[in-house]
This record gives sequence, C-alpha cells and structure tokens, in this order.
Amino acid sequence: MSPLNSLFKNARLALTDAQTALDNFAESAVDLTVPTVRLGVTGLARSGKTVFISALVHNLIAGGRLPLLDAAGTGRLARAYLQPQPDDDVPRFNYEQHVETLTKERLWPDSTHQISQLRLTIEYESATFLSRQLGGGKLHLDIVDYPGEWLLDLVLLRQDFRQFSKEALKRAKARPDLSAEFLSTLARHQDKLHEEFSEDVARDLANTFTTYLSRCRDDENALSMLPPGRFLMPGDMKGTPALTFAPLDLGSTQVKPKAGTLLAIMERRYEAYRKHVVRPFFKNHFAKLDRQIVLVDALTAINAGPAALDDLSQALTEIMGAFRPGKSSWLSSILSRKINRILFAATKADHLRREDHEHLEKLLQQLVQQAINRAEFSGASVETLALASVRSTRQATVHHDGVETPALLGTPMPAETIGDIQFDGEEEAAIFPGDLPEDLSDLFAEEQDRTEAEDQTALKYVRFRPPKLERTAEGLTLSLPHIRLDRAMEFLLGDKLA
Ligand SMILES: Nc1nc2c(ncn2[C@@H]2O[C@H](COP(=O)(O)OP(=O)(O)O)[C@@H](O)[C@H]2O)c(=O)[nH]1
Ligand SMILES: [Mg+2]
Repeated sequence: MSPLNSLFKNARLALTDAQTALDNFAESAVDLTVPTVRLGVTGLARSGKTVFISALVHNLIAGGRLPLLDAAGTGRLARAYLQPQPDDDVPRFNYEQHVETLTKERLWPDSTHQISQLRLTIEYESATFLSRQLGGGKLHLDIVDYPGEWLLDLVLLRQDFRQFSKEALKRAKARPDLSAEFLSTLARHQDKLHEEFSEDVARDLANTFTTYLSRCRDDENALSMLPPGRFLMPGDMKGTPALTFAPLDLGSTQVKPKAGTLLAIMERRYEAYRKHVVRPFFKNHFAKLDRQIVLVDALTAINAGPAALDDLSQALTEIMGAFRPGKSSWLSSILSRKINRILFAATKADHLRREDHEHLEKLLQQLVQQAINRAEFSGASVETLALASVRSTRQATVHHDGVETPALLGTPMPAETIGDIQFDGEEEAAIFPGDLPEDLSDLFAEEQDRTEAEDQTALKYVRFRPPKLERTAEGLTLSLPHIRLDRAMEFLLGDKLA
C-alpha cells in the first residue's frame, strides 16, 4: 500500500472516529431530554420481584401480549431495549440469565438478596397529535429492585436501642415456638450485660436472633415484620459489626452503660446499623423513586393463617408510612421527589382459578385499606390488583363420574406432593386449588371456629414449573404468558407513554 494511500485511509478513519464521537455527543445531548421514570419494585423475600421484573422487561422487549397497556394495545409501542443503567455503583439486574432460566430451563430464577437496577428504553408513538409532530417519544425506565425488608427498617429510625429491644423481645416472646433458642441464649448471657464485651457472646446472640428471624419467614409461618431487615438480607454487609448485635433484655433500668461493656457495644452497633445501613439506603435509593410497586405474597400468608395475615397487615402499614412520612420526619426531609403512584399487587394469582382472582384482589384491597387508615396515608394514587408475572397454569374442567369440576392444569415442580402423590417435574397434572373467601374477616376467624368443611376447602398450594412457551403457526416462540401484568404496567407507566 502506498504511503499516500494509507494516509488517506487514516484520515478517513479519523473522520469516522470524529463522526462517532459527534454521534455519541448528539445521542447523549438528546438523552438528557429523554424523560426518566424510576420504578421501585419491592416486596418481602420470595414475593416475586425477580420474576416480575424479568417478565415485564421480556414482554416489552419481545413484543408480548399486553392489550391492557394502552401504548401496546393501540399499536404505538415501537421498540424497547436495554441500555447501561445510570448508577454505576449498583449491581445490574441479571435480566439475561433470569429470562434464560425461566424460558429455556423452565425453572424459577435464583433468589437475590440485595438491590439491583436495570435501564429499559422504550420508544413509542405518542397518542396526541401535538406530541407526534415533535417526533417519536422515548422513555427511560429505570427499574430498581430492592428487598422490602429494607423498607421495614424505617421503623428503626424512630426507635433507640432500648425501644428496639423492647419491641423485638415482645414479638419474640409472642412466638415462643420460633424464638425458644434465642430467648434461652439471651437468658444465659443476661448477667454479662455489664461485663466486658465479648465478640463470642455478641455473635452467639446475633446468630440465634437471625435464626429466629429466618424461621419466622419459613413458608408455614410467613411472618413479615422482622426488623432489622439486613439480618435476613445482608447484601455485602454480612459479618460486619453493624450486623452483629441483637435486642437485649434491659428491664426498666435506665443506667447509662459503662464504656466497653456488652450493653454499650451492642447499643453502638445498633446505632451503626441505623447510620451506615438504614439511612444510606433511604437516601441513596428510596428517595429517588417516582413510582412504586409492592409485591405481596398474600397466598402464602393466607395459607399460614391469621397470625401471618395480621403481621402482613402491620408490615403494609409500615410500608405505607414510608411512602408518606410525617412532615417533620427525617425521611421527608431527604425525599427529593414524591412517589405519586403506588401499586400493591398480590402475586402468583396463577395458583387460583379465574373466579378467585377477584377474591384475592378484594382481600388485598382490604389489607391495604387498613394500612391506609392506620398510617393516615394520603396523597399518592394507590391501586391494588392480583397478578401473575408468569402464568404457569391453564384453566381446565375435569369431568369425572358425570360431574364437572374446574381445575388448574400445570406441571408441578419436582418433589411437590398432594396427599400421597409425588410429582416428578415432567408430568402435567390437574389440581383443584380450593376456594378463597371474599372477606378478610373470614380469614381472621379463629382457627377453632373453622368447621371441618371449611378446612376441606382451604387453599391447596402446589408450586408449578414455569410454562412451556407456545409457538405460533409460523414457528415463532411467544413470550412469557402472564395474568394482568399489562394492567400493572398501564397503572405504573401508562401516562408516561401517552
Ligand atoms: N406460579 C408463579 N410463581 C411465581 C411467580 N412469581 C414468583 N413465583 C414463585 O415465587 C418464587 C420467588 O420469586 P422471586 O421473583 O425470586 O421473588 P423475590 O425474592 O421477591 O425476587 C419463585 O421462585 C417462584 O416459585 C408467578 O408469577 N407465578
Ligand atoms: Mg429477587
């Protein structure tokens, strides 16, 4: 190649570089004017956050069936694609892997224990004539997935160590079957409160306290109110002193603890937890949200009984309080924007027959209304609905001895059982899921008041595998089926895509 030729080529290269740089600049300049919505997705562990986000993004990117999302239903959705998220210090939501697990392996994604984020950019055609003249619409949707446990920590900002201890011990004593080990450990160390601090004792207390909290979360108990939230969802704080404390039995003595004693250091660690864990979360993440969906696994709480429901109701009250904190509170002083739409969604509605979706929605509505009343909440628009982010069942009718019984058809997860039948994870089965009462008070009725007949109809909960994706006649694979995911999207985003 002649020197001249190569020079020429270099010049051209330089030109393309310049062009790209210019394009990038133009892109980012345009980008600044693109509206952004920060959507918080929360709920307690296993409420369905990961599945919800994966399904929402998948349906938008892959052109899923979303008739109730107006922009999609009226054919104005041009395309949606992932882009680098704005916050470089927050883990990225592992969308690709979760969708692969759901669609290819037909398994539920692994559970996550901390905050993560994902940016989806949506291009759409505006429905209004004027906006259309201004060119196509574009919206950045920043989705922030964070544990509901962290939200419940807001309670702690109002409590000093003494109050925290009192509340926590009151709850523990009310659940003796779950807390026995922790309470006996506490009693064993009671005479050491004013002795020199020992890390062994602190760890012993923290470990047994954590075990007690995690037993509260087991499916058969399904309790919700378990602060401090990081004990179950430590993220990268695991093993730090700020997470190695426990509530103590302080009686009514008001003496100030001597420096270096067990009591003094436990108190200091509790303060560290509030300062280094709770406050930064609210300030750096929570305060920046515009919209919020709270996922509620009401079915598991219903199955676990009145204690679990009561606890859920209290947790919802706390959550409501976080969304509209009192004017003089610390939280309201740092809120940079106001969340103006909040959706409470009962997840996993695909475990119920269609007739029961409405009942589930009504039950959640009653729980949320209680929370609104108790938290004296007002201001944002709040809605409730029952959904399944991923629908793993189909409605069916089973004919047997001339009787038609409505049922659900799906593939139970391997090792799931009903009575003495154990499923292998491959075979489809028809399940009769039982009925859901329409009124909350029926669920709160004391266990002994229930008749045997009512116990017979009690909800049967079988976990199903994610569905096999159907193919169209043209051989295209359809995206993940859902129940009312589009209605949730319309409430959360509809006005931004108008
Ligand atoms: N059938 C069904 N199960 C779901 C759905 N969403 C979540 N699940 C189940 O709930 C579990 C927890 O969901 P996940 O999204 O990981 O909860 P997270 O801890 O809140 O992120 C999953 O492993 C599934 O078994 C749904 O839409 N339908
Ligand atoms: Mg998750």
